[in-house]
Amino acid sequence: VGFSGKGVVLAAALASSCNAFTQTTPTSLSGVTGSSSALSAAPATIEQVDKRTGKPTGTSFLPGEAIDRAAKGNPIEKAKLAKDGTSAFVDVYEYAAKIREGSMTWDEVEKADLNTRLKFVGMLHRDKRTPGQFMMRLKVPNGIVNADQMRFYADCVEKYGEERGVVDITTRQNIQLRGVKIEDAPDIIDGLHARNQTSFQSALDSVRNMVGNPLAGIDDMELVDTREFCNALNDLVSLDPETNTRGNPKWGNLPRKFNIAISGSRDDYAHTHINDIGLVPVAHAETGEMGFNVVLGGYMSIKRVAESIDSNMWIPADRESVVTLSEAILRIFRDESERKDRQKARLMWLVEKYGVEDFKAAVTKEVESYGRGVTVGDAQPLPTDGPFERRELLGVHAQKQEGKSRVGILVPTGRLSPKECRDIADLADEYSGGEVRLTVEQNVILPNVDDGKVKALLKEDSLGQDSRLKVNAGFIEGNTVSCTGAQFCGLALIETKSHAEDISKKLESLVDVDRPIRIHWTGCPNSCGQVQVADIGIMGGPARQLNEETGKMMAVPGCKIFVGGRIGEDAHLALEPYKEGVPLAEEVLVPELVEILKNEFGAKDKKRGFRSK
Ligand code: SRM
Ligand code: SF4
Repeated sequence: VGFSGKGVVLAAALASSCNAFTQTTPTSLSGVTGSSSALSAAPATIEQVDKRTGKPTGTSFLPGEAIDRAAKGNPIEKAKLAKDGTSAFVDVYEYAAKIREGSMTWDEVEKADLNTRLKFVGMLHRDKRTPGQFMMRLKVPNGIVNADQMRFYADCVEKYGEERGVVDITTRQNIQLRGVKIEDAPDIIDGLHARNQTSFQSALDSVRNMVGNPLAGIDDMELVDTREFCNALNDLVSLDPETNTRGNPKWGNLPRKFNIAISGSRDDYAHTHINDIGLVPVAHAETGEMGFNVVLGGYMSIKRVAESIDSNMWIPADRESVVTLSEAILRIFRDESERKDRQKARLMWLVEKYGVEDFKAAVTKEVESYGRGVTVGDAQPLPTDGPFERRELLGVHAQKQEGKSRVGILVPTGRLSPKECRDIADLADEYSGGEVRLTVEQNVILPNVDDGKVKALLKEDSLGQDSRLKVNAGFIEGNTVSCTGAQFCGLALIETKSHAEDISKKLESLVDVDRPIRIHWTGCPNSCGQVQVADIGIMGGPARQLNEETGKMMAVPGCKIFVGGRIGEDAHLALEPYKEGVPLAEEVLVPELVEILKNEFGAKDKKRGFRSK
C-alpha cells in the first residue's frame, strides 16, 4: 500500500528536529481571538506548518472563507484550528515519554488532546468507562490482515487484562485495540507501521476505513477486484506524499467523518448505500467497459438516517478514475461543507444544497481541473437479468480457483480475546497462507484453503464445540452484529455485545428459521451497529417496567426494535421503529423477538434434536 516502516523513522526524526521547520503564518482571520489550548476558542493566528514535524497543518489547505466559518464554528472546529490533528502523533510520543519517566500522569494530559485531538492518531479516550485507557482504531483497507498482525494485536492488548484487553472487528471491516495506555501507544504505533498498518486518521473528522469486497479475487461472481482501489484510496487519505509518513495533512481538517465503500459484486457486501461515497460495479451499457456507478450521501446519525442517492455519475474501474473522483468529492466536501452544526456536516446535506445535477457538474469540473484525463460519465443501467440473492459469507464455499475454498468463521459480535486472535493467526498460517479477511458483519474469512485440508480445518480445537469461533453457526447467531455499547462507549444507552451474544444463542435454541436472519444491535441512535439495514434491529432506548417489590413502574434499560431493513441490490432502510419502549430484560425481550421471528420471518418452534443448520 505504498507505505513501509521507514515512515516511522522519518516521523520520529521530523519530531525531534522540529524547530528547524517552525514557520507560523498569520491568516486573514479578522476579529478572532482566544487561547490555543482551549476547546472553546480559535487562535488568533493559524499555523501553516506544525512546528514539531515540519508538516503543513490540515488547516493550511483550507480556503480563507472556510477558515472563517470554522473559526465561528463548533468547538471541534476551534480545536482543529488551535492545534493540528495530523501531527498529533508527536504529542503521543511526548506524553508517553514523560509518563514513562514519571514526570507526568495521564490525567495531566491537556484535555483537548486527551478527549479530542488524539483521535487523529486513532486513539479514543474511554473517559467515562475506563479512564486513562484508550481504544485504538486502525485502518484496514478492504479488511485484509495477516497472521503476524493478528498476533501483534493480541500482544498489544493482553497486558490490559481479560475484561479490557480485547480486540474488536468493527462494522467497517476494521480492527480496534482496547485498553491502550498512552505510555504504550508509541510502541503500538511503531509496531503497526512496521507491519504496514496505521491507526492515523481513523477517527473524528477523517476519512474512515475503506470498505471493500471481502471476497475480492477469490469469487467467480466478482465484477471488480476492490483491493487495489481500497489500497489506493487509503494511501490518498492517509499517506503524506511529501514526507512519506502516515497522516495526510491535506485531509487533516475535514468538517466531519467521511465514509467510502467499494462493492465488488452484486452482493454489495460493502454496503454502498450507507456510505458517503459508494462505488457500485456496473459495466458501461455501450462499450461493455467495467466501471462504477457513484452513489452519494448515505449515512446514519441521531438526527437523520439517509440512504445514498444516485449521483448520475459513472467512472471506469481504473485506479486513476477512482482516486481522482474521490479526491474531487473530498476537496469540495472539505472546503464547502457545514462547519457550524455537526449534525448537518455530512456529505448528503452538501449534495442537497447543490442539487444532484449541479453537484455532478461541480465534481466533473473539479476532476477536469486535475488534468489527468479522467472522464465522468452518466450512471449506467443496473443489470436486469432477474433478482440476485446475496450469498452467505460464513461456512465453506468453493472459490473461483479450482481446488480452493473460502471458509467463513463466526466471531460473535466481532469481539476477540488475545487467545482467539492467536487461534485465528494459527489457522491462517496453517490453512490460508497467513491471510485473514474481515467482514462488516464482524466475522473473518480464511481464503484459499485447499479443498483437501477443509476437513482438517473443521476439526481444529479452536473451532470446536467449546469455542466461540464457529464455521457452522446457526442462521441467527451467525448473523448477529453489535456495536460497542456501554462496556466501553460513553454514548451508549445500553450494554450491547454481551446481550447480543447471549440472546442470539437463546433464540437459536428456541426457534428454527430457514434462512439467515440478520439481527443488529446498537447502543444509541448513532447506529454504529446499523440497525436500519438489519432484518431485526435493536437500538438502545428508554423503557419502563413494573417493579415487583414496589408495585410501581420504573425506568429500565430498554430498546426500540426495527424490522425489515434490507441489504444488497434491493437495499432498503427501516426508518421507523416497529416497536418502542421494550425492556431489555431477557424474559421480556426474548419472547418479543420470538414473536417477530415467527410473524415476520416464518420461524417455527424448535423441534427437539433438530438444529436449524
Ligand atoms: Fe460509530 C461515534 C463506534 C461504525 C455512526 N462510533 C462512534 C464512537 C466513536 C463514539 C465514542 O466516542 O464513543 C464509538 C466508539 C465506541 C468504541 O469504543 O468502540 C463508535 N462506530 C463504532 C464502531 C466501533 C462500532 C462497532 O462496534 O463496530 C464502528 C467503527 C467503524 C470503523 O472501523 O471505523 C462504527 N459508526 C459506525 C457506522 C457504520 C458504518 O460506518 O457503516 C456508523 C453509521 C454510518 C455513518 O457514519 O454514517 C456510525 N458513530 C456514528 C456516529 C453518527 C455519525 C453522524 O454523522 O452523526 C457517531 C457520533 C459522531 O460521529 O458524532 C459515532
Ligand atoms: Fe457507541 Fe452509540 Fe456507536 Fe454503539 S451506536 S458504539 S453506543 S456511539
